[in-house]
Amino acid sequence: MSADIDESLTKLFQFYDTNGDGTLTKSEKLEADKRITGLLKEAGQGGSMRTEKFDSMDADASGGVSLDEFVASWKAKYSAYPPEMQTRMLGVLTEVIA
Ligand SMILES: [Ca+2]
Repeated sequence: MSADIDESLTKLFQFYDTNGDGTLTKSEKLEADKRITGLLKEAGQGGSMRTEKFDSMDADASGGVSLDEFVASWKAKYSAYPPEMQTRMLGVLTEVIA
């Protein structure tokens, strides 16, 4: 996993963490998925943002998702993809949320 991917995931997490408290709530997660899907559409990228279900991301069932949990769930979901593809996907995402 390259540093680029970690950096992009951190940016993505910050976008999700609307109130900046370092934890994603379920509603922040759902809202951000929706906002990103809209931004992707505007950018002509189509598709939709598909993160894991909140409960699977919240590994310790604390009711909030930390950066570590967010990164871990992303990596678990996309580890089957080649690194170039992960980098490309995250590039598109960080572009639309910038
Ligand atoms: Ca938050």
